[in-house]
Amino acid sequence: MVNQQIAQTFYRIADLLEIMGENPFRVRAYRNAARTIESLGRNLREMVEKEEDLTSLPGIGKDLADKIREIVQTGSLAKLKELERQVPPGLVELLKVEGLGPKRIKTLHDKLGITNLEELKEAAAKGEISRLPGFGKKLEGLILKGVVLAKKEGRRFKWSLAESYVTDILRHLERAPGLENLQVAGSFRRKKETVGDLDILVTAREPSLVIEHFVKFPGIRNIISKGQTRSTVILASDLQVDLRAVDSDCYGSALHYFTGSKAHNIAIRAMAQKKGLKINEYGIFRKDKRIAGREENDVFRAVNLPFIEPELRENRGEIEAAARGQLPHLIEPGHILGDLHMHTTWSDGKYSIEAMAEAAKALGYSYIAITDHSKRMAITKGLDEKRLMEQCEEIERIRQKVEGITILKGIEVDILEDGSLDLPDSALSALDMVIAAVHSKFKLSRTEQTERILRALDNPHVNILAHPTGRLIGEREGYQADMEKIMQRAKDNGCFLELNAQPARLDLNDVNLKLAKDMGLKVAISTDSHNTDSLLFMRYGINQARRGWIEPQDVINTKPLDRLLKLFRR
Ligand code: DGT
Ligand code: CA
Ligand code: CA
Repeated sequence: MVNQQIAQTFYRIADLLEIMGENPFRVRAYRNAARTIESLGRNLREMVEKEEDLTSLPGIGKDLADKIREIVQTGSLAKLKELERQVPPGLVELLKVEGLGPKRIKTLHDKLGITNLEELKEAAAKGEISRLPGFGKKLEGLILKGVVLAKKEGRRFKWSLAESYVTDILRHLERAPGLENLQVAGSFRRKKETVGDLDILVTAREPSLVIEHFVKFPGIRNIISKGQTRSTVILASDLQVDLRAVDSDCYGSALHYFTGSKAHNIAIRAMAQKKGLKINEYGIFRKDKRIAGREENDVFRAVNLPFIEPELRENRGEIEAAARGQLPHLIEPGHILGDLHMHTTWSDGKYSIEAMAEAAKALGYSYIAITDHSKRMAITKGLDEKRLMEQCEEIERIRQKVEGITILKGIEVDILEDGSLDLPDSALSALDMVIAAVHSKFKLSRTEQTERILRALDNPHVNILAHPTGRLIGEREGYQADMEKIMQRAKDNGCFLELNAQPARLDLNDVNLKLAKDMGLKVAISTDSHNTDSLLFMRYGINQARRGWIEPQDVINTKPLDRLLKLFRR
C-alpha cells in the first residue's frame, strides 16, 4: 500500500508549491499524478521492484517516475523536504482549516503576513480577513470555526493511511533479530477512524537489538529517543511511532494497557482495585506479587469479564455489557453479501457497469446496486430521467451476460434544497432501490437541514440515506442536522442509513452507529466506489461498524437477496 503514501506526498508537494505561488501547471501535474496513483490497481512498489516503465501510467512523466522510485526506495522524497524547509511550517498547518486552500493561504500570507493558526485566528476575530478581496464575512466566520477545529484535531492520520505505514514498518520489524511477539496497539488496534500516533509492542530475546533494527527503518525522519527497551521516532510523513519492548511475562497486560483506550483502562483498573488487585502495563498484582499478565485475556479474567474486542474498548458501556454477558457479536467482512452504492462511467465512475459487476463477483458478492448520480450533480454527468431509463435497459442486457451476481438498478438521487428529489417518482419507481443524498446547501440551519432530510425520507421510493452527516474526516465537519430525529424517521418509514466506507467519510461515525443500533435502525455498509479497486474499502466500513457495536443482523447487506428486496419494499 505504498501507493497511498506516494499520493499523499504528491498532494503535499502540490499544496506547498501552490502556497509558494509556483506555476499552476506544475501544481496540477502533481495533483493529477496523485489522483492517478490513488485509484491505481497496481502496487507501485512491485512495479518499481520489477523495473517496469512507470511513464506508461497516465500523468506520470520521467520526473514523477523518478520521484516515485525515490519514495519506494528511500521511504521519503528530497524534493518534499526541500519545500518544507522553504515554507513556514505554521503556514502548512493552515491547510487543515476548512475553507482554506493553498491559494487563499498565499493571499493571507502576502496581504496580512499570517504565518500560523494563532495569527489567522486573531485576524479573523478582528475582521481583517473579510476585508480581503474574495473573502467576505461568511468565509471569515467559517475560518474562525475552522481554526478551532484544526487545533482540536491536531495532526491525526486517517486509519487507512496509518495502515499503509503499519504495513511497511511491520515488514521491516519482522526481520529484526530475535524478535518474538509483535503487535500494533493503541488507537490503531481499536480501529479508530483517525490515529494520533502508532504504539508498537514487541517481545524479543534481546530487546536492544530490535530497537537498533527499528531505528534503521528507511521512512524515519527523526529519532526522538532510543533506549534499551523503547524508542520514539517521527516518520517523514510526520507520523510518530512509539516502540516498546516488554518481558514475555507481562506481554498480555502491556498489550491491554497500550491498546487502551485510556478511559477503558481506568475503568478496568478500578474494578481490579475493588478485588484487591493492581493492574498496569507490568502485570496483574496481588500485594506486590505478579500473579498473571502473559496473555491479554489474563487482564479480563482477573476482573471476571469475558474478552472484550479492542474496537469496543472506549468505556462506552462495554464493561457493563461484558459483565452482563451481553457483548455484541461484531460483524466481520465475511458477513457482507453485496455492495449497495457504486458509480460507473454513466456518471463519475471510472469503470463500466459490467466491470464493476465482474469485480464484485470476484469478491464473492451475490449482489450489487448500481447507483450513479442524478442530474443535479452536473459535473458528474448525473443522470436525467431519459438516461436513467437507458441505463436500466443496459443493466438488463448485462444481467444476461454476467452470471452469478445480481445487479440491482439504483440511483444516488440528490436531495434538493427543499427536500424534494432530483428525479420524479415515475423514474424512481422503475428502480430496485433508491439512495438519497445531500450534496449541496451544507450551510442551512439545523432546523432547515433536518426538515429537508426528513422530507426526503418521506418520499416512499427512498430506501437509504447516503453518508448521512456529510462530514469529511479532518476536512469538513458535515452539515448541522438532528441525527436522532432523522434516524427515528428512517426507522418509522422503513428506510435505512448508510455507513459509507470511503476512508475519508466513514459516515456514520461510531457514536451514531451505536445510536442507530440502540434504536433498532438497520444500516447499509457501502463503498460508494468510483472504481473497481475501492470495492475493497468495505473493510474500513466493517472496522467502523465494529466500533459502533454493529452485529451482522443490524446490516441489510448481510441479508440474502430475497430478504433484502423485501426490505426495499417500504
Ligand atoms: P491516539 O494515539 O491519540 O490515536 O490514541 P491512543 O489511544 O493510541 O493513545 P496514546 O498513543 O496516547 O496511548 C496509547 C495507549 O496507552 C492508550 O490508548 C492507553 C494507554 N495510556 C496512555 N496514557 C495512559 C494513562 O495515563 N493511563 C492509562 N490507564 N492508560 C494510558
Ligand atoms: Ca497512539
Ligand atoms: Ca503513543
